[in-house]
Amino acid sequence: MLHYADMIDLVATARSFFASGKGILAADESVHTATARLAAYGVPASAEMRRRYRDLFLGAEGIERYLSGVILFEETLSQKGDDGKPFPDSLAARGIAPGIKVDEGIEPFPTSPEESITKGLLGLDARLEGYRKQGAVFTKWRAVVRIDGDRLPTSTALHENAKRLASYAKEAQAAGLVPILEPEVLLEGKHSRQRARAVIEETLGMLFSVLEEHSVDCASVILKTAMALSGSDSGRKDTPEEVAEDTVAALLASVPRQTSGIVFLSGGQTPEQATENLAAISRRARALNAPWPLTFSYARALQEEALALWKGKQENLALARTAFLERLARVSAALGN
Ligand code: 5MM
Repeated sequence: MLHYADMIDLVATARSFFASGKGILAADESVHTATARLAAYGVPASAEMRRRYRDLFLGAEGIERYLSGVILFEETLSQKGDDGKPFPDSLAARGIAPGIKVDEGIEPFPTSPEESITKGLLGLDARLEGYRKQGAVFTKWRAVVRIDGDRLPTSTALHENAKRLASYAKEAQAAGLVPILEPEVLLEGKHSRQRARAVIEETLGMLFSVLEEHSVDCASVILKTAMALSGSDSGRKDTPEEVAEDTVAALLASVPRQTSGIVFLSGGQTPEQATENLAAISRRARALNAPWPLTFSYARALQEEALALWKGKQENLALARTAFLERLARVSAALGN
């Protein structure tokens, strides 16, 4: 049972991620995804190479100016940086909250196998306890929503993913860990931006109604969402103002005002698009007096440029870190606060 004092801490922790000019680095690529990201630059994968990849970002001097939190992958929680300190400890020492991705990836949804369902509820309570002991103060669970015309997503798959997100959120809160709920509406597809907006609205509407049914306290829940964008195969390029109008409209229509805050994923946008779209969304949300704070929780848009320079080589580290800090500064400035 959750106690009132714990709840106050969770609400305060959730709010702390939205400190002025700060956001979250998503450094939680699973082994599979990290292997693909490294391979794209000819870097062979191993636990040690992934540790060095994480250290490129987490060991960069000055990240505390822009980051309130970092989402880690389980493997990284137990690894040490080049400074010899466990990553969670070195982040916490700089005032950056360490978090952990707790879902165990996706599998085909049995009644609609072109869609996916997220795994990881079995034994979650024991894992959460372990993560907390290792220093994690928040958690993240990702569900994947694919658009295909008017056919996908199905409401059955949205509902099942929402139920699992709600179960996860309850368990995380009971363990004293802030939950970040990430139902990612994918950029891949031929769909229009208007269709993406409608699907985001439907996905989030379903999610928050299921959260209410499960009595999940939204004041200590962070929503991680995609922006409303034309599909990557649509042949259309949206202006930041169009993205902002449709994204903020979808959020205002579906996210309860008491929700602690909203963070955005970059989802395959270029670093520049993710920066410009965030700036336009922040301006639009302010103009419309949106009730929740907003910030970023990017993986690719923050890490891609640095990875391309680093290529797994020690002699490129300083240059790569400079590029990372420059992108962080620009994304932070896009918040306009
Ligand atoms: C959508 O992915 C999340 C945000 O990353 P982008 O800004 O690149 O879109 C990210 O947190 C994601 O959940 C993790 O990278 C884990 O992904 P995998 O595929 O490794 O589970």
